[in-house]
Amino acid sequence: TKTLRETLQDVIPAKQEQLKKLKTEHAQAVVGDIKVENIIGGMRGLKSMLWEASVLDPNEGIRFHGLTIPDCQKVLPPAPGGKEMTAESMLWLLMTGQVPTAEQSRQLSQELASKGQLPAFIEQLIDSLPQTLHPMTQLGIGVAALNHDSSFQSAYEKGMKKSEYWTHTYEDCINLLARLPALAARIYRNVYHPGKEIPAIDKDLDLVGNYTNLLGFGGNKNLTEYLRLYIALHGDHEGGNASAHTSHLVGSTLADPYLAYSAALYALAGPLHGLANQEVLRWQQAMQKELGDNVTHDQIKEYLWKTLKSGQVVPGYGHGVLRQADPRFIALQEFCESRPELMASSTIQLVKKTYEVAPDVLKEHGKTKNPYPNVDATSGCVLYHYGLTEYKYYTVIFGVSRALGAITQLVWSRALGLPLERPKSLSMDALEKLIKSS
Ligand code: AMX
Repeated sequence: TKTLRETLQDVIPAKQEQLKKLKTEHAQAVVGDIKVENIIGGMRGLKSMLWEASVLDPNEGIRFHGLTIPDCQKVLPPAPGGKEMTAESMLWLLMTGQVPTAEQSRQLSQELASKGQLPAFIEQLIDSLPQTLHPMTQLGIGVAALNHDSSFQSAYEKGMKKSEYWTHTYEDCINLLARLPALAARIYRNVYHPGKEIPAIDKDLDLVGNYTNLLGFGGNKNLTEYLRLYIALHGDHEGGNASAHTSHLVGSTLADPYLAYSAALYALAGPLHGLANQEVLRWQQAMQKELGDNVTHDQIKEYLWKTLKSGQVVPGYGHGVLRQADPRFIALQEFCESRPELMASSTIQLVKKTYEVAPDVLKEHGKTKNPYPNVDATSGCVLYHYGLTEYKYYTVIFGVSRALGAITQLVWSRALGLPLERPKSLSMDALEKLIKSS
């Protein structure tokens, strides 16, 4: 059986050839125009970057190398004893476009576990941070500092050839992913449960199995399975979202993968992006507190209007690209529906009821282009139910997950020799001048 690295090595030449052909045969082909609304509107809809692992359709949602989320749930191998696809099998698909065998996925788990231990200085660094520092800030600090051991950086200093960029990038990316559970779990323990001993990494467990263990929820099989699904689902959402794009931009300077991904994490930490899952729970709980149990649809409607009239967004609804209910939301809802313990939760019931009324309210409100839920409308509520109640931590879990897509593209960007990103900007005066002259 081939390893992930060997499989990747096999698929790289065809992709390099594909890019060469695009450059030589189609460099001048026009695929869209740039309107003023794109320039002032955060570049929505502009087709302007390459991203290999996934493509987002506004109505269908995400496809990973052509596979939908239900396809992935069918074909990607679960962990031994589990049902949900693992982070490893999703990474394999993202990186290579191929579905791994259970054995390949297992081997990758073992490799990640064997590389998962944090260097002592990183443990000391994280332990020295104030408990009150937001967990996402801590995660970014830890990831950036891991570049102390960057293979890419040290090879670059020695003058490596361009053809070797991807191999060193790959090595850094795998080490980064392997160390994320220990880093993210240490932050959780320090902030919320200081003083308790953290278990060692178990060489027989998959990445998420270890992560749950290190967090202190080892016996909680339901949470482990939920996190496997959650982390695989959030792994990649094409390239233009703020965190993926940040990783791509910083990586394009040949900053090593640790620096590139640390920058991405700070984009993820914004409330319009990854922080939304903590906001959803906060908002749902405030609603529950105000309205009590057995809430009616009319009461939820009224609460939604109150949120909107106070000038706030409804967290968990809307999306920069999607124009339908997010299939990741649907997959998490199905996970809930299949488990009686979740359906008995008043918070999960409230998510469901909110979904039954919010799209109509948002349509009537008339601002958002997408009145449907995104993945964050439900993700945090399930974590809460399974005992992970510290919602300031939720974006860290998203950060562990999003590494799958970001590192995949970092490897591909170096394998394909993609250039430094440098779009053209204009001042409003320059833009007006251009409009007049055209
Ligand atoms: N509630 C109320 N108003 C909303 C809204 C919502 N959920 N979503 C969008 N709008 C408003 C916008 O604020 C904007 O108003 P403005 O014209 O006064 O500035 C208008 O509708 C048009 O916005 P849009 O084009 O539909 O969305 P966008 O691409 O600018 O932003 C997003 C997308 C996700 C930031 C936005 O929908 C939002 O703020 N949602 C709530 C936060 C959230 O759930 N974020 C998670 C996103 C997924 C993720 O990254 N995890």
